[in-house]
Amino acid sequence: MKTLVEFINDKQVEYPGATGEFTRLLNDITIAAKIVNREIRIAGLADINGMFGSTNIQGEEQQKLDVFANNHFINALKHGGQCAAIASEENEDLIIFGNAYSQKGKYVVAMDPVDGSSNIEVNVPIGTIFSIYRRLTPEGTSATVDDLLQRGRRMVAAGYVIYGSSTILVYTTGNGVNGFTYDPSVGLFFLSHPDMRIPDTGNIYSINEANYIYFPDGVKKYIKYCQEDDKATNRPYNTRYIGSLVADVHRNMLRGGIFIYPGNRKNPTGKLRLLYECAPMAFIIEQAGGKASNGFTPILDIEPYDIHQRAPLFIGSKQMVAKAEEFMKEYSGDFKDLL
Ligand code: AHM
Ligand code: MG
Repeated sequence: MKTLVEFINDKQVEYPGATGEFTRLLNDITIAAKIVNREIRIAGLADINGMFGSTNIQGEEQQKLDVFANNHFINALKHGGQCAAIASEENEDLIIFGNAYSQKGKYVVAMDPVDGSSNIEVNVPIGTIFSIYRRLTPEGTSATVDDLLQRGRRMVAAGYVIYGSSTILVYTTGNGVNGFTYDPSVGLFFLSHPDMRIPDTGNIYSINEANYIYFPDGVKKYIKYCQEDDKATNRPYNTRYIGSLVADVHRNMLRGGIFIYPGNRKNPTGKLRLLYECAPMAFIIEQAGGKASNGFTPILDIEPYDIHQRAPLFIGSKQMVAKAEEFMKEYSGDFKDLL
């Protein structure tokens, strides 16, 4: 079986001009993922569960694991030398690497080191999300926030790690999506899900329906559509909501389905962060043949203005997202102007 490292190296050979820097960057990310995986696997035993005692930029309480994972990813990228700056969910400001070596790095990274971290203590899958951009400022100078404020379409690579019943790393460099399962007995990721494709349609919808009364009418009507009886389209669909974006999207990727995290009138952009949650997942899903939008505009076409900005997310099987967009357009067209 092919290992992740072999797979990444083979890909590099396909690009004659490749210098190996991107390959090293990806390898650094996977090493940090392995370390985080080790801590997650012993979370109940080691003193890693629970609150760290501080809040992050979003005003959310940081879990110990959030802080641990964040530090590991930052250190791996810093010492690797290929990454000039990181935007992380856990850090208010952009992390700019000051040393001369890292300033030469031609890439910048946006990441959510542990997504769904409130699920840690109850043994529910959590994830890591990352995306890589080529920096805009010249190598050898200090990176700036503009290097991160790039449209998703310009992403060079994106991936997620799901720490579930097994640990799987899924990534794309814009040429299809591949998944690798971690074998802890040898400490390696092996190619287990080559060329992943999300079914064009499915029968799962994932949404936190407890917020129903706040949803835009388009979303309310779409939910009712999902619940109607119609044999031809396999409705009523099933509801599946884990509350970990990576786990919900990963399941829908394999089975077919839609995940929605909408906004509401008071908070039109919803909860999820564009740069390090929505955009990387959108790139992966599009590369797998699916679709991702804010209800109107493809996520990858949104021009970011802040590293922590939020966006509504409609993501999953192509036909299902297109249908939800139809409902948004018909019943909640005014939301477009609020975004
Ligand atoms: P986090 O980054 O603080 O962990 O929050 C993101 C998570 C996503 O994984 C998940 O899809 C969403 O929050 C669930 O939110 P809610 O509890 O409002 O349904
Ligand atoms: Mg998150």
